[in-house]
Amino acid sequence: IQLSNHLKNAIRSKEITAYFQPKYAVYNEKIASMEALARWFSPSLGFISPVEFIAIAENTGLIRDLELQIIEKVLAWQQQRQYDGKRIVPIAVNISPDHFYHPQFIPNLKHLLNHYYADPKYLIVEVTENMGLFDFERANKIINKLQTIGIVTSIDDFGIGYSSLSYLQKFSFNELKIDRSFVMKIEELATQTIVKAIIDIAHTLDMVVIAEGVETKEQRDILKAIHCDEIQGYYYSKPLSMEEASKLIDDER
Ligand code: G
Ligand code: G
Ligand code: NA
Ligand code: MN
Repeated sequence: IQLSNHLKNAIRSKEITAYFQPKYAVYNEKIASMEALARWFSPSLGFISPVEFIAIAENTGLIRDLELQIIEKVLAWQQQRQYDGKRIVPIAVNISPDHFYHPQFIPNLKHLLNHYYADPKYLIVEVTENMGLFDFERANKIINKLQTIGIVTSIDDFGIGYSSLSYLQKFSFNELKIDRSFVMKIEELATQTIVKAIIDIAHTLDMVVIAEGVETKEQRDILKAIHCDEIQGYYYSKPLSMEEASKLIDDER
């Protein structure tokens, strides 16, 4: 049978899990939030790369159910931590454009937040900017609705594709994530200059700036020097299982 059918069954039987990768605040090197990343360990097929199954989910209309399950896992995990008297950190979920623009997205989110008695300020919605596809007015309506609920919004993979600095002021995202492709060459002066400009403009627009894919101390030090706010990447931690993520938070200080 086709992989898309396997995926459909996997979603139905709640086989998709979430791993959490921490984002560290630069100023105190403590966990600021985490990003939930979908993982599929199929009993019959083994580990399937998210790059592969996310693309299938997007092309077959399964992405909404998949992402709603991730959100539900995140909220249930946070609720359990709350009951246990443990520290709650905001968790970011990745939302595909089709899901982001779907009329049921906001109602479903509200329902889940209510169901899990969740404080919306602990949920971050990350959208990848395929800016070429973006309709600013339509996107801003949703961003504003999310922010009215109290949910934090984040623009992912900034700097690649069609994005440009002039797009930034048209949106009202709370956070901006600088794409890993910049971080990889952050030791080059030209890249530093560009990234510094992105950070400075983002700050004038009151956005929190996060660098993704940071793997070395050198990269972190440069990003710190140009006033990046948060760091995500293997330098601090790879994506962790929920149990590992809990332990990491509990062990902090
Ligand atoms: O975790 P990893 O780097 O392997 O993820 C590969 C890609 O899959 C990344 O681009 C990541 O953003 C994406 N991804 C992981 N989980 C989700 C999800 O729940 N929804 C969407 N749309 N993308 C996801
Ligand atoms: O598209 P998005 O930015 O959501 O994708 C994040 C992806 O980057 C995840 O698949 C995650 O596993 C991966 N990732 C996270 N940190 C690092 C890193 O330091 N180096 C590399 N190469 N990949 C990373
Ligand atoms: Na992301
Ligand atoms: Mn990204």
